Amino acid sequence: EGSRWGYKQTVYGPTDWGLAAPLCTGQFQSPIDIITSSAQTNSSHNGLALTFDNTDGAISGSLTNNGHAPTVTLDKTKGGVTLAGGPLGQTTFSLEQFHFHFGCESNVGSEHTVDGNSYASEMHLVFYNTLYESFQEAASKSDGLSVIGVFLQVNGGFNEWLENIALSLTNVKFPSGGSYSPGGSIPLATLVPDLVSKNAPYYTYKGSLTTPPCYESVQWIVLKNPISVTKSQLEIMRSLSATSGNSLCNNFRPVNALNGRKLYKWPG
Ligand code: 1SD
Ligand code: ZN
Repeated sequence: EGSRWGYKQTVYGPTDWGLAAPLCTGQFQSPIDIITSSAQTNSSHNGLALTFDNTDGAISGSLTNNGHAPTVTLDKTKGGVTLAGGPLGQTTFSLEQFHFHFGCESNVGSEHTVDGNSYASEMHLVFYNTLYESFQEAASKSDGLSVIGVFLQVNGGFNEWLENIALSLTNVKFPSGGSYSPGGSIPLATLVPDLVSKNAPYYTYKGSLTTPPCYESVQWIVLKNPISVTKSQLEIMRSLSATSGNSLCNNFRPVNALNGRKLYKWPG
């Protein structure tokens, strides 16, 4: 049954997800190992174009622990975020939520790897194509979603805005423990400066949700430049409880084969 999946090989670990969610055995799955030397350029791609309804690049939302990842779901009535450009052209996508994957130790944690190397964490900003009414409607459509992946690395300095999110997590320790609205707004553009840079380098390819139901509906955009996370911020994330009752960490799916898909980089 669909909710009984996890990251350990107990019940429905990653290699068994297909038993619960058949699409997870597909040929165009995510994450992948980004082999940088094989990334091609595509002359129709451009820099990312993100627009924030709030001029300071801030968002508001509610924080939940769904047992798989700490997630901030946007309150669009307080200002949305749209994504176009990059590999997406004129099609606009609307930010639904963002969440974090991370390791129990800092040598692993990201879902995508770069030339075989993991980062300690990976943040996913999940956008849906505004041709559809809602995220739910878009999620299974082949052109329905685009997710921006941002790597987090330890030892790059202190990110104050990540600290605000990390400290708020203590309010959602247990899955389905309700939601919590972090005080004030979250300055997303400050948290990830490359979101407002017209020149942020990225990798892009066509893939899937990295969790069941594994819909192959995602244009992945993985930023090349990591942001910083501290060890104590990661410790706070690891203090959450997973659906299994264990500590929530190592919530990353192993990489999948490209199976003939093209991986692009921008700029060339
Ligand atoms: O893992 C998330 C999952 O929790 C949910 O947020 C889903 C969207 O419904 O997206 C996947 S992911 O592919 O962005 N990792
Ligand atoms: Zn994710």
